Amino acid sequence: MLSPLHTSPTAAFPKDFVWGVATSAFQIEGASASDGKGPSIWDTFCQVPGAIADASDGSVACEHYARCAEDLDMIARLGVNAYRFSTSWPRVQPTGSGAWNVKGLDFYERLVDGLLERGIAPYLTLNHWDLPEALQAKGGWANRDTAQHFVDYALGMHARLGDRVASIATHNEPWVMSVLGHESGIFAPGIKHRATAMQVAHHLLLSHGMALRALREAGCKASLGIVLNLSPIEPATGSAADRAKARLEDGRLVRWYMDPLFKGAYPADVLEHLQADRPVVQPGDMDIIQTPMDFLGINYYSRTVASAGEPWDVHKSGLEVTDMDWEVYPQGLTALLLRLHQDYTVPAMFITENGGAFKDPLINGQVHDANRTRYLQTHIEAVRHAMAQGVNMGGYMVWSLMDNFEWASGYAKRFGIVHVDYATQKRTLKDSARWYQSFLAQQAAAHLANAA
Ligand code: IFM
Repeated sequence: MLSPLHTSPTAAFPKDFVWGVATSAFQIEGASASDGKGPSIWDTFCQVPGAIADASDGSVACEHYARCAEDLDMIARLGVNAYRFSTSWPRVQPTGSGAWNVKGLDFYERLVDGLLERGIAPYLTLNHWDLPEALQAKGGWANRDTAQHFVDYALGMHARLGDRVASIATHNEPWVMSVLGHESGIFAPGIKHRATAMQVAHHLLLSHGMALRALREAGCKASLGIVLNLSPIEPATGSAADRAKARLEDGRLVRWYMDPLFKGAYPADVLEHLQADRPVVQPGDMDIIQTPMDFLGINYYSRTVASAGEPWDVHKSGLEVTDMDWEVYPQGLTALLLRLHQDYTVPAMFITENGGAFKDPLINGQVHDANRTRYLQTHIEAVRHAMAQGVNMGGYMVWSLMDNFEWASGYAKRFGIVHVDYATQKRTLKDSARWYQSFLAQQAAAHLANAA
């Protein structure tokens, strides 16, 4: 069944609303040691026995590095007006400082120019987790010097691409790099030390503010911001213990990033909870972190349910659950957006990632992924509900353009609206891609009708 959004011109989003698909370098490019690219922490982490569920790595991935032009044609066929991608720092600057790799820079220049030739706005993310291994050897994001190296990298990318990209996001999901990378250690670089994780979070935020200032000083015209993974945190029950747990998790996931970015301070309750694991903050850091942004990117997948006792069992919630064991919870997106709008003075917000992994086999050249289509429809509807209540939304991007390397889950989890046959690298549009295509065509037609 088609949603009302799909059919009614009056339900059209604003004409300048940005519609896109998103990917990241390590997850799709492959060519992990080609044309002068240096190793990243994810190349190293993939070699750790047991780190990746299917023992795979990013060396081939979707071969996007070699197939860029055909992938750009595919993106254009979807009818999106934006493509969110990341540049691989070790591809353009193999050791994270010093010499640049011209072949890497040329690749991203072809990508950006190819998008513009096809009428698609490039949305660049500078750091989607693939830190150069050479910088990790010096402490990685736990070392304050990495912030300055990141600024140099940002300026280098700006010098080459800054006049043509619509938007630059500094970091993708600092919580993931901090907590999954340095506290639970299930992501690269695989460190398990909470104090290090909190120092990493601080340096990521600091480097974000430093890069914004440097880019603006360099005359950057692109819209500048950061991408956070945020969820509403709900207590499993009304008990005081569950509510306290939910408040703390909200502090660590949402307020630890939103408060310094928009209020200039870390949340007091989380600082108190961290005790000796608090990060070292130097005078002036918080001012740098709250440098005004042009946009805030939000990656939304599900809610989090906090329990002081047994962990929340998603399979007992009665909600549909994706192949990641994440509840399908579109109402949480509306609630999250309204909360951010009410609690903070935010610039335009973009959903920079939203989508679902589902088991969706390719049968006779087709993928009937009705669950993913429903996921996208209901979440787009959730964005519209928030806009109707006054939230300033600039755009929405599907995660992901195509199936790809899902980090510690390897290639088993498929988020793409395009199916990738990893043996042949053949791309096949799933039903969800065809739905998105026709939804976007309907949006364009509605604007034409309204203009007539
Ligand atoms: O694949 C990831 C992406 O790299 C960052 N956000 C969440 C996605 C799904 O897990």
